[in-house]
Amino acid sequence: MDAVETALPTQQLEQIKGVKKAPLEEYFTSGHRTCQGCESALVMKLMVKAAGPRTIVLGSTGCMYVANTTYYSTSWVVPWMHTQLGSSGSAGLGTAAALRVLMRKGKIKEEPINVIAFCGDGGGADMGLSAISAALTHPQYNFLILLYDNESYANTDIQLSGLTPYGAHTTFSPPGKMKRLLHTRWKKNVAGMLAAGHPECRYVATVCASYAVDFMNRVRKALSIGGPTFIHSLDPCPKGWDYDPMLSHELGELAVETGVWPLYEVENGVLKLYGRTKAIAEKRARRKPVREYLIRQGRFAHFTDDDIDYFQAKVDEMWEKWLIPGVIPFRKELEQDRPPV
Ligand SMILES: Cc1ncc(C[n+]2csc(CCOP(=O)(O)OP(=O)(O)O)c2C)c(N)n1
Ligand code: SF4
Repeated sequence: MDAVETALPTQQLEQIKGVKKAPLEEYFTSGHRTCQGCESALVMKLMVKAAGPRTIVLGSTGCMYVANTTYYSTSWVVPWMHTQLGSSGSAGLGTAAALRVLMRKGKIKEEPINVIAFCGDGGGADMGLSAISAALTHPQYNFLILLYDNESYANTDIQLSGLTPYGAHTTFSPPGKMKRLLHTRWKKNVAGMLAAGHPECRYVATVCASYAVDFMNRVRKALSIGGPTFIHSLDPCPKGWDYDPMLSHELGELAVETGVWPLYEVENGVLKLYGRTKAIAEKRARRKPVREYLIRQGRFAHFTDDDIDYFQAKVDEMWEKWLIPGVIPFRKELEQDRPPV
């Protein structure tokens, strides 16, 4: 074996040119118990549709574990394993390493097998962040970590996570008379942080399942490029965000159209905005007011006009003052942050 191990070949998954060219086969099927309109369930479906049958999926504890596997039954057609909350990084790396050893010892056929480890925002952006960071420093193993972000610990009844947006009503941050807003921290920038800080990681992207073909193509790029890769998906959650389930798709689009959720990819260190985000950055499309996104969700029903203005100002700042919209927050001068009280 080489002194420095290099990654094994990966499956070269072609980009899907339009929705009609998407594979018909489903590897995440019916029978799960997610809420009506759950976008995270759609993320699972599109993710494994893009990856294909020679794929192993590892699922960190959360809605996408609990609702998708009941005793003696599962919606997964591909091999699937539950892993501890906070362990998606270690599970992805460990599975990729184990496959490699089995192939080297001749116990299984040598062939490219996709490994995808998914985690929720609680599992990925809070308690599992260090394991993901560690995993992304091992260039000799091929695996994708997909963070499905429904902006709360949804499975345990909508608790605050490090990715819950400013001011949102969660079971840990209900609006009240003494304190109108209990949660006043701005959402962590996980994809930007991981892209900037992990030179061995050849692919990081943000996605949204409302743009299904783009979503599948980002998964395909991550799996084809090889090494440890990371995708962060924003997933509207009817229960946690408190809206009519029929609005899920529209809310995903609004998150992008208002600039709250910029779509970008960093491929071999080169950053590209894509889709509607690129059109906004190039001034071919208008950024919609965040009010349109916020007022459709019950979790912001207590917002005053000042709160909405503050939210808008923070998003404007990201677009107008950041080095790259939504990605790199460095700027020369510090300004004071004044949330409404
Ligand atoms: C170490 C540990 N702490 C707490 C729990 C209880 N628990 C199960 S699911 C869950 C919430 C997970 O939230 P997130 O990762 O955001 O996924 P989501 O439920 O939103 O899909 C918690 C706290 C656990 N399983 N393991
Ligand atoms: S609580 Fe949210 S993430 Fe969980 S199953 Fe329901 S819609 Fe999906």
